Amino acid sequence: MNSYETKDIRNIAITAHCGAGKTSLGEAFLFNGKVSDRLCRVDEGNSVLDYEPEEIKRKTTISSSFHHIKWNKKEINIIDTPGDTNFISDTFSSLTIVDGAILLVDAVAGVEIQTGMIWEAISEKKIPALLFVNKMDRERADFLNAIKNIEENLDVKPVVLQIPIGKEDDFKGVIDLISQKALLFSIDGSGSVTPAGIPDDLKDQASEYREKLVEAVAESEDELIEKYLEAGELSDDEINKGLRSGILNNTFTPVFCGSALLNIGIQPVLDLIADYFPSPQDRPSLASINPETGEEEKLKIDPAAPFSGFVFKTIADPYTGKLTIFKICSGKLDSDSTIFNVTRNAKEKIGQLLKIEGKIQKPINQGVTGDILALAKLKETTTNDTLAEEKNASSFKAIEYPTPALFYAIEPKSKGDEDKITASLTRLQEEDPTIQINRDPQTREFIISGMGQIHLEVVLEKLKRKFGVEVELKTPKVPYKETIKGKTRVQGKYKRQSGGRGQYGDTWLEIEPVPHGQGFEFVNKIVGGVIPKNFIPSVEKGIVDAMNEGILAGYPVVDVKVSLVDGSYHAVDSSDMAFKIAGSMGFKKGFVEAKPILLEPIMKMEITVPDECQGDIIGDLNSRRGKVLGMDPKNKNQVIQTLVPMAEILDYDHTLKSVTSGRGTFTMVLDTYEEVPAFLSEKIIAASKTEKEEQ
Ligand SMILES: Nc1nc2c(ncn2[C@@H]2O[C@H](COP(=O)(O)OP(=O)(O)O)[C@@H](O)[C@H]2O)c(=O)[nH]1
Ligand SMILES: [Mg+2]
Repeated sequence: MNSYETKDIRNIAITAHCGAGKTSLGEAFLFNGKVSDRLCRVDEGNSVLDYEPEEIKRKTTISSSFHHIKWNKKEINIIDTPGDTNFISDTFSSLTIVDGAILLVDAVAGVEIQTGMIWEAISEKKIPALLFVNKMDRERADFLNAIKNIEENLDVKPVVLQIPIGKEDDFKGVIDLISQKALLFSIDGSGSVTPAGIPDDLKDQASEYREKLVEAVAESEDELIEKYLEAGELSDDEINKGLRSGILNNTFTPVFCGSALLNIGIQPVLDLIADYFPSPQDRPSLASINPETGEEEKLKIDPAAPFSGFVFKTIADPYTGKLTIFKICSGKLDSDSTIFNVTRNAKEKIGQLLKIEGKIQKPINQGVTGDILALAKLKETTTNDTLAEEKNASSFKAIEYPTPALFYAIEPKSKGDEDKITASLTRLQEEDPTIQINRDPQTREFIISGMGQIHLEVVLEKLKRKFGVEVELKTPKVPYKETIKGKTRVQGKYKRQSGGRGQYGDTWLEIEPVPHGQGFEFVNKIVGGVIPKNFIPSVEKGIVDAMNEGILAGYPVVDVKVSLVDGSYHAVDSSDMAFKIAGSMGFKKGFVEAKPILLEPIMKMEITVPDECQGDIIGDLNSRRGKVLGMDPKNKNQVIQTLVPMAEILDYDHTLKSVTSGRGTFTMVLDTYEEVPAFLSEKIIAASKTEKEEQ
C-alpha cells in the first residue's frame, strides 16, 4: 500500500533561467525533507539532481530530474528542470504534467530571458505558481529591485509573502507577513530557524506589504472583498482561504525570498506548497482526444476510474534499457500487470513500478492517481503515448516542442558505423524529441538538427558514453539546384563507326523552363516513326541521368521541359544505349545554351532578440542577403521574420548567441528556392570544378 493518497500529492516543477539556482533549491528541499543527509551542491559536483556526467561536467541541468519528499504529511514530487534554451524542451514536457511551479528570480540579475519565456508557458497553462527571489546572500542582491523588475518584465501580479531581513553577507532570514513573525535562520546551511519579533527598522515595511497582501487576498473572492471593505482586516482563516483560492485560480502569485545555497527561507516555501498548493485532483486534467469524435476534451481526474496515464519523458539507458516516465491521470496501477498503449494500439506488459529518486529508482507496488512514476523496459511505449486499462480510452494530447534551429552533417569517425549512428540516435531521440535526424536526399548527408551548439555537443557526448559511437559534425553541404531561364532547340547525335556493328542515335530536343517546383516534364512529339517507339524511353532515360548528375556544378537540374521533336535512326546500328547517350548529349548541350542558373534554398526564420539588439541583428541579416519581412514586439523582445539564403546562415547560432549574449533564439524552415546571384554562382561553379579535379 502507498503511504499517501491523491489528495496528498503535490507535483512541483522548479523553473527559471539557467543559473538562477533551481538545482540548488531542489537540493535544499531534499535536505530539509531529510532525503539527503547533507546539503549537496552543484559546484561540488555532488548534486543528487544533476547526476549525469554531462551535467556534472557543465555544472548545469540538461535533463529534468525527479525526486520526492514528505513535508507536512504531503508527498511533494519535485522536478528540477533545465533553464538553458538548448535543453528547454524538457522543461516544457514537465510543465505539461505538473500541478504547480516555482519560478526563480535571481536577486542580482533579475528576470532573465528564459525566465520570461518559461513564465509565459506557466501562465498559458494556468499552472498555480510561486516566485522565489533567490541568492539574497549575494553581493548587490536587492529584493525590492527584484520585485520591481518582476512587475516590469513578467505579466504577473506578485504578492509578497515574505520580506528579507538583511541582505548580501548580512542576509539572516525573512519576515513572514501572514504570521507577522521574523524567522531567523542559521547561516551554516542547517536550516535551523529561530522565530522572533519583527525588527524595529522593518516594522513599517512589513505593515506596508502586509496590507498589500491582505488586499490582494481579499480580491480573490467576492465574499472576502466585502468583509475587507467593511472591517479593513481579514481573520487568519479568511486570509488562508483567500490565499488558497488566489493561488489555485492564478489571480496572483506569491513571492518568497531566500538563499538556496545557505538554506535560508526554504521551509516556508515547502509549507506553502504542502498547505496551499493544489493536489492533482484540484486541477483540470490534461487535454485529451476523444477516440470517437476526435475532439479535444478534459476528463475528470478520478482516482476511482479505470487507470490512464500519460508518458511525458523517456530516458535512454544502454544498460537498463529505457525508462518510461509518466503521470497517472486516473485510477490506480499495479506492478506486474497488463495495460494498453492506446496511442500504438498495443498491449503492454509492465513489470515493477518505480518511483524516481535522482539517478536511482525505488520499487513500489501500486501507483495512485496524480503520482509521477516510471517503468523500465517497456516494449512499445515512447514519449507522448497514452497508457490505459481500457483499450478504447481517450488519448492525451501530445506535447508540442520547439523547432530545432541548428543543423550539421554528421559522419562517423570510423567507416562502417553509419548504421550504428542511426540506431543510437533513434534511441536518443526517444529521450529528447528536439533532436531531429534526416537524410538529405540530394547530398546524401545525414543531417542532425538541435536547439543549439551545446545541445548537439551533449548529443555527441551521450552517443559516445551510452552507445560507444564517435561522430564528427560538419557544416552541411548546401543543396543547390540547377535550372534554365531560356529556351533552345538542339541536336543530340551519337554515331560510332568501327569494324563491325556501329552505334547510331540521333535526336532533336526542345528545352524550356517550367515554373518553379514543377520538376521535369518530357514530351514525345515524334511523328512518322523517325525514331522507333521502343527507343524513346531510352532518350528520356539519358536526359534524366544527365539532370541528376548536374551540368553546371554537379547539382541536380529541376524545372525543365524537354520535348523530343525530331531525329533519325539506323536500321542496324541504333540501340537503346545509342539513344540514351544521344539524349544525354543533347540535353547537356542544350542546357548550357539555355541561360543556365543555380538555385539556392531560402530559409524562413523567426528570430527573437532583446529590444536593444534589434539594430545589430538587422544589420547582420542585411549582410547575409536577408530580407526582413516584419517585426513584432513581444514583451521586452522583438520577433523578426526574415528570409535568408541557407548558405548564409549555416553558422547563425554562433552569431546570434554572441550578438545577444546568449539571449536570442531562432527557428527556421525551408521556404523556397531562388536564383543565386551571378557573383556567387561563379564561385560555386569554380569550387565544384576544383572538387571534381581533386577527385
Ligand atoms: N550565493 C548564492 N549562490 C547560489 C544560490 N543558489 C545557487 N547559487 C549558485 O548559482 C549557481 C547556479 O546554481 P544552480 O542551482 O546550478 O542553478 P540552476 O541552473 O538554476 O539549476 C551555482 O554556482 C550555485 O552555487 C544562492 O542562493 N546564493
Ligand atoms: Mg539546474
